[in-house]
Amino acid sequence: MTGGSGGDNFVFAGAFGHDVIEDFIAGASATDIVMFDHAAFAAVADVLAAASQVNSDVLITRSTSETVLLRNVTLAQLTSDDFLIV
Ligand SMILES: [Ca+2]
Repeated sequence: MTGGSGGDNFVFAGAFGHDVIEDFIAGASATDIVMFDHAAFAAVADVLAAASQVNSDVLITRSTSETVLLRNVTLAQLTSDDFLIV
C-alpha cells in the first residue's frame, strides 16, 4: 500500500495478513504512523521488539500469517512516534 505525500495513518486490525507499505517515512518528525489494534500488539515497545531488518526493509512480525513490511526503512530510523496502539 502507498500513503502518498503528507501524513498517513496505516491501520492494522484483525487478521491483516502480509502487508507492504511502500512509502513509509520513519522518524519522530515524520507524520506517517502505523497503528495496530491492541489485540495485535499491547504496546509500542512490543512492535519495536517484533521489528527486524530484512535487507533494506523493516519487517514487523506479529505471527507467521501477519506481517507488515516497511519498504526502504532501517531499524535505526524507527522511533516510538512511528507507531500507535489503538
Ligand atoms: Ca505519507
